[in-house]
Amino acid sequence: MSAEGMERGRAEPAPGAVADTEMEEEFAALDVDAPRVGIVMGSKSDLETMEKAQKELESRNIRSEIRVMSAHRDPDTVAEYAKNAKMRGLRVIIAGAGLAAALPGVVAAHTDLPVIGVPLTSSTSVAGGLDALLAIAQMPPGVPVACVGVDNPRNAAVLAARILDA
Ligand code: RP5
Repeated sequence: MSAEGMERGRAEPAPGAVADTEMEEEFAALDVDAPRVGIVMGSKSDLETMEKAQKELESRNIRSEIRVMSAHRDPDTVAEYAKNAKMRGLRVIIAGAGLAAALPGVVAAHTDLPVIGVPLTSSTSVAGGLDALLAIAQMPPGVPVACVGVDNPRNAAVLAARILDA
């Protein structure tokens, strides 16, 4: 492994093998309409709020997709989505959840794409969404999740746009 390869902590591809990044670029180029931002949420009950993120992205001509998947109820679906996200051309993931809001952190555990968490209130929230806010913000070192304000998916979309533009 070269010094550069070691610095990145990754093994270089074997001679003749196609590097991950090349595959990802080719995959993204195949579908020019591929979404760049994935918007996921823990429940259908989050949809009305989280659609505001998609609206903000649409106003900026940024393609996105919306999926409902719970870190607790559908753990395998979440893991699969996060693991395949980069290969499918996604560049940022926005994840909204309420209560014990594990979804953003679990997504971040399965991808190195930037993940923006949106703490949400629900009918049984504690302290106006403080439960979800802490669950999303208090990630362990090495597995970061950006965290916007409670019920503020629009800020997540603005941040995603800035990441895409950086
Ligand atoms: C969380 O629990 C969801 O993100 C939602 O905010 C909250 C309540 O979910 P439902 O009981 O309405 O499905 O996982």
